[in-house]
Amino acid sequence: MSFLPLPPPGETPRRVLTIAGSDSGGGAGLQADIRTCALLGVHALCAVTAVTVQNSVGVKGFHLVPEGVITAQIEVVSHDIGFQAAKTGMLASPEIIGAVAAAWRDHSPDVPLVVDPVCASMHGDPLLEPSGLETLRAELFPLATLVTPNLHEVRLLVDIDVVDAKSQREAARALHALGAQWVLVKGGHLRPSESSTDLLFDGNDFHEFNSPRVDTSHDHGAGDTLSAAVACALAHDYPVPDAVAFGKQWVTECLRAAYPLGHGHGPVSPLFRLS
Ligand code: PXL
Repeated sequence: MSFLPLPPPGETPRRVLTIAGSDSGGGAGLQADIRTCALLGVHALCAVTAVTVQNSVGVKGFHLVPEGVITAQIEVVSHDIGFQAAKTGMLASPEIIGAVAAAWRDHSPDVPLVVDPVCASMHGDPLLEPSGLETLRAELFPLATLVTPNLHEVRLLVDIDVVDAKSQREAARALHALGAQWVLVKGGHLRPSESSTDLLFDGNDFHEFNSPRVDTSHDHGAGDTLSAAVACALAHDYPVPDAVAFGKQWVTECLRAAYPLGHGHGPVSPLFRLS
């Protein structure tokens, strides 16, 4: 695959702001975002929303960062450093989503924003209070350049069970009606299938992205890695369909390079970029 342009040493790289939760196991959340940004030559800025207590087996608990501290992180980096794209991951509560949406409207409304509507970990541990779904739909989706739900999140957000290409299109239409400019319905959990098809929709045209299914149980952080890579490509001024095509290739390579870690599920790995 081809990569994003690298900055010459000493030159300020493009910046991406990630607004997300910390994973103590280092495979998902903020840590996945920072790994992907670094290996794509992009400087990651971070607004930490929550600190999870987790390992490869599951999420044991989490502690929420006060909304004022989250808003202040967004504000100070916006005013001083600046960034060319941003993404959201774990937002945990309706109050945090509301605060992030308000900070976005106040400080960065014109910057491309990828919203990964994280609801649960791969182990099924909840990462968003159920009442946060309505705030996501009403407040954050209308600010999003792109939303990137997986099939589980689609079910929670628009109550559609994606089982085939037809229901995937129906879900894309229902999600787009919530106000994002673009919607990517990820088909990665649609089985049995030899390939994984993600469907991108802008309200008019559908774009399909196919990649071979990578058979691994080490896919912790795959969604975060995809949305971070898309944000990096947007920070390099890629049009949305090209940014999604890039992100999909990137996460496929990271899945191929995934490694075992601990006693449960290991993470997808951007470290392949170094070999
Ligand atoms: O992969 C979704 C995700 C996002 N953010 C945090 C997580 C997880 C999954 O476990 O822990 C902090």
